[in-house]
Amino acid sequence: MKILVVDDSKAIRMLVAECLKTLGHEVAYAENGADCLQYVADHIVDLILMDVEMPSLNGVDATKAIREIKKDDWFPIIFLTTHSDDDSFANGILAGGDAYLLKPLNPIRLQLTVIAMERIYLMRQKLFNAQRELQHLNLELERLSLFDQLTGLANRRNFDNTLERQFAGAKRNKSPLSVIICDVDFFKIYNDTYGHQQGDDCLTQVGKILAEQAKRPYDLACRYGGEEFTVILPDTNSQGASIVAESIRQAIFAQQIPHSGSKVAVYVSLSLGVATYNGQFRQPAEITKAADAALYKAKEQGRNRVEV
Ligand code: GH3
Ligand code: MG
Ligand code: MG
Ligand code: MG
Ligand code: MG
Repeated sequence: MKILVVDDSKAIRMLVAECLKTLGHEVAYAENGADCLQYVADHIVDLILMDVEMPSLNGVDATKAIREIKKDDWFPIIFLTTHSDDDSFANGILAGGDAYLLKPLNPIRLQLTVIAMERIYLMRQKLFNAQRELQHLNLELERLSLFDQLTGLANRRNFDNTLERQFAGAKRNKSPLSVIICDVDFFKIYNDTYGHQQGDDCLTQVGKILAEQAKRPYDLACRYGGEEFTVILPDTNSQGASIVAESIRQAIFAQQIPHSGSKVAVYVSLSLGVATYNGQFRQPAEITKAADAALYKAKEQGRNRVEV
């Protein structure tokens, strides 16, 4: 441990340091409470041995200040003092001290107390690390639960949550809200022709284009499932959404991803359905349903097209 020895007597500092170095600890020094606060502000400290009576700031007040400054952090502070009465003992502990040793220094007691404090400190560090790891895993879990692994786009659950939120907002603000559903044309044949791995690569590329096309920060491109994608466009009317959908269709087609089995083109293409909420629906799912009906129409009417 890095131990700070705070005492105005050089002789005591040296004596204490000797005991601590025998235990293999690293020792630093401060001559009074003010020095101690400065040191703690600038360095990492694992434990403090604190004298009580010192010029400028005394040990009890320095301890109070450290506990105040480092509210979310803790390391042991051991008092080392000539004041053997109960009141002094109480003052030390209530100021934030963890142990109270008396001068003249008893090296064995000092070493054993440091060992006991080290045990608590290490246990606390372990808990702290476990907590950090847990926080990290929770973030990862949240990412996995809201984003699609293959494309990195929002997943179905994220789509449902976001649409519900945006629907409530659109209703409140009496603003339009549009949804686009996109479906890759003849994708089963694509897989059959090029294999499932290349099928995945194709979906990844479609996802990338979609993310680029859903430009505004509050637009959301999602992988709805399989080879179907959705885009949520808040504050966007039917005409605006159709323009975005047509732009997506063209952007995908312009990639010229070969699709020899397609019956509408030699490249991978999308069919898209657009629906807009203008106050007529009671449930967010009704927008998706309407977009799905429009998509069905786009498929019926020859694919590689946008229908409203
Ligand atoms: P349509 O033009 O009518 O949409 O025809 P389609 O072949 O695209 O439609 P269908 O729903 O029959 O086939 C979708 C295919 O998408 C079937 C499935 O194997 C494939 N698919 C779904 N998810 C994935 C995936 O994650 N990776 C790959 N490679 N293929 C997928
Ligand atoms: Mg002193
Ligand atoms: Mg499909
Ligand atoms: Mg299908
Ligand atoms: Mg399809």
